Amino acid sequence: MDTRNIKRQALYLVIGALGCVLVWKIAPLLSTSSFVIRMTPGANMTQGPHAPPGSVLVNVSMVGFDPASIEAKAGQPLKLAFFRPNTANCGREVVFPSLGIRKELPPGQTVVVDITPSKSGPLGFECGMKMLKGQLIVR
Ligand SMILES: [Cu+2]
Repeated sequence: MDTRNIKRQALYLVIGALGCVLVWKIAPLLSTSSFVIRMTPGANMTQGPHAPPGSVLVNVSMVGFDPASIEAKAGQPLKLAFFRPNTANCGREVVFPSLGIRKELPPGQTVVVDITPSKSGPLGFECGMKMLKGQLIVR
């Protein structure tokens, strides 16, 4: 990761923190004033993940891939649904080096990766910069 990326991530963190403080300060004022903003469920919120049935949802955040370790069976197709809620992490791409798979993870979108592990053993995946790591445990 280059320093420009670090700076940008720090900026997002600061903006995020300011946003939280702002909401925390303003929300009580709004609820006691004459105009009450009615929040419909899901309004003003980041789109959640859309993991298809039977897929394993993998969140991509600052902490890394969650779960970072996923059980799989050799010869059985596996659907991994990667969801990166925001850009406050370096998981712009997910890469399966041994399979030659590389997929962009646009924030707020669920990206499904289909994999059929051929043999048992660990099968690693990582972000484009090899900083975030995860693995399939293939049996
Ligand atoms: Cu990275």
